[in-house]
Amino acid sequence: MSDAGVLAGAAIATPADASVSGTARLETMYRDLWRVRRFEERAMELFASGAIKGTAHSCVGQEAIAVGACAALRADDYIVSHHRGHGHCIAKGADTTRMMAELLGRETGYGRGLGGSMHIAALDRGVLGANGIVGAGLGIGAGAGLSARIRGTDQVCVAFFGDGASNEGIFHESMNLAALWKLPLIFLCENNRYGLSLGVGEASANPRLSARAAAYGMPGETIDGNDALAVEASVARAVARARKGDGPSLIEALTYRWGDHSMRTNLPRYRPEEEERRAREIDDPIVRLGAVLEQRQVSPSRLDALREEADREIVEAITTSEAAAEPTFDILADAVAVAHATPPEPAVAAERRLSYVEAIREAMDQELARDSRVMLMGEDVGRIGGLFACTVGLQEKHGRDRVRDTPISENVLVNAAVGAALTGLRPIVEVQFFDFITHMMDGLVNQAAKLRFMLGGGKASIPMVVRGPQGGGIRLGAQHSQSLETWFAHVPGLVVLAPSSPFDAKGLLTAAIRDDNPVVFIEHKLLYTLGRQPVPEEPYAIPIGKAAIRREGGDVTIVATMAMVEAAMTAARALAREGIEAEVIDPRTIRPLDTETIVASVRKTHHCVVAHEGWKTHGFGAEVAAMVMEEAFDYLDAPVERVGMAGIPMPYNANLEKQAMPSAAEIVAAARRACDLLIAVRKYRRTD
Ligand SMILES: Cc1ncc(C[n+]2csc(CCOP(=O)(O)OP(=O)(O)O)c2C)c(N)n1
Ligand SMILES: [Mg+2]
Repeated sequence: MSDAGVLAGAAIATPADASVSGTARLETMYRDLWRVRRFEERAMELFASGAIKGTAHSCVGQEAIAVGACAALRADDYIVSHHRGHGHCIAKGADTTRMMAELLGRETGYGRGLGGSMHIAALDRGVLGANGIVGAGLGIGAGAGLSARIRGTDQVCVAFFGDGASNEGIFHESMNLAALWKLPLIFLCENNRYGLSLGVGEASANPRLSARAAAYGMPGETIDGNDALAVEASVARAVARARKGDGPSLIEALTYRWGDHSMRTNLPRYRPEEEERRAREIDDPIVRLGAVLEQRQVSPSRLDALREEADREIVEAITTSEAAAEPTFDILADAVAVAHATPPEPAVAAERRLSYVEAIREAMDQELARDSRVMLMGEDVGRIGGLFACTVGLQEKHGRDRVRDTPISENVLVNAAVGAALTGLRPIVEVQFFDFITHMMDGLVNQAAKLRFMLGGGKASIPMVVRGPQGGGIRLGAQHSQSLETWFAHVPGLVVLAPSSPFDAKGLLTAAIRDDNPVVFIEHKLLYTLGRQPVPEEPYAIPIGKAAIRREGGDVTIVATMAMVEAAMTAARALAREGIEAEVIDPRTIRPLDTETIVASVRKTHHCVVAHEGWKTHGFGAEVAAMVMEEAFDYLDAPVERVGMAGIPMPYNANLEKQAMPSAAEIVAAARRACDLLIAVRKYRRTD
């Protein structure tokens, strides 16, 4: 179907009887349409003058969808928006002065000038954020719906998205998840007939986007998105269904964006001029609602007054915002992460012994019991208790609502966790193998790690944990054996924990669940098979960012992580037989790294080896080596040695896998190299 045919050929649902709406209410909608339009028009002027920088996406022409949809919502309902989000925010009650201040990069803006146009959120109004990543809001919306269900409220969420977003994988994952779990979510597609320059007919095999609802067993309809009352009626029907617990709906609202894709873009023409002209002259959503009001005997002067009221508000918003201060650099650090709690280091002595797997399970069990906001979801975590048995019995004990088996949909799961965390839950997501985290990258890196910073400039918190096994040793080959901790340690906003013992696994996972930041919690498959070790029965948290000294020694510092800690201890015993006393440090937290403990040790020993299972180059060892050089160069008697995996994927063959993984022998060799001068001097003294 051609783009022009999308509107012409649409089976457009007729709105419910709009006369049920009182005239005063329609006047408010009319004024809101103008508030949105004036906001966009003024923003465009400010962009042209250079006062607004970067970019912004105008929704002029599409105002009826935002205003109509939000008219069908309660104040405590949620919306999730996208890059073209100003209208949604205004319609849901956001303050236009704080919005304008954000566009102008001011400290008084919704994101304190750290987010910009694409990241406005008004959490107190249920606006869970616009988003710069196409489609991401659908997963976040699913999480908000899930959270409402688990908290037992009848709140609903409207997720606005464009026609272009409907071809993202997360659209399908979110539709399936929401339908499967009957989430109170309304998928509201703003089909403005183009995704950037590409027409719907060129991007979608079936350009009737509402038809996709049938595939997921939910109602879907195509409506006239330029008729605010039609939008309100359609959304109201979907809301009623969602509140009753009957699940999601898909609404495809046909509309047209009058301007360019963004204020910044200056693309060659890709739309017929006649098409653009018709939208402006024949299908202006404001003119259309104005005509309804005129039919109801509302005078033209009253309509003028409503428009002028909107005008004044936006002019004042600009005047106030322009006078506001710019943010200063010192607010940035606190905006990245919430300060971690500092529980006392727990005592290790305990009679009872648990395996690493049992310790992980106990931490989740105790936190699920302690805090009703905690929930767990993942593939096979419920009925069978997880592929590695880390969640056995938790569903039976804590119920199917809070311990959920999920479809194989990593992308939506992590985004849903973000949405749930933003709306009052503390979700834990199990990733079956850490290699599959590639499907979660957007949710972790662009959403979880960024939203506190961008949405509210440090006011929001995203308390969630993504946990699962990584590493080699059980011959699962190159796509099930990687060590990927540095991917996440590289990203400000994420916490990365890597326990090496049952005691640490329980204490660090408890800390992770209680922490207000997104935590990547990495387990190691080989540690799953460790023997039982002492683990206290009562709940306890280990301070985040605090390393453990596993063995004291004065000659060489060995910094080792996860399964390499055991190898480092073996190496230390071998070195001791040669007269070299190694101090073994297990950082436990990869980010934030306890640099103090490492540096203090190196200043004492003057030699340093870093051992980790991930690839040697561009890895954790490189980071520690650089940090030691920066902080303790004058104390070093030799270059820092790195032990890590060679630059190869993990081989399947058992012997080759063993050879590929770093070993205690390699740590010994590295320590000998680091200490060669010391060894020579001692030898000399002995022979002297
Ligand atoms: C994942 C991702 N891919 C691409 C982009 C670049 N981009 C921003 S908006 C946009 C077009 C989106 O089209 P649509 O969903 O129809 O929304 P519209 O702009 O028409 O409102 C693109 C390609 C992005 N921001 N995120
Ligand atoms: Mg579009």
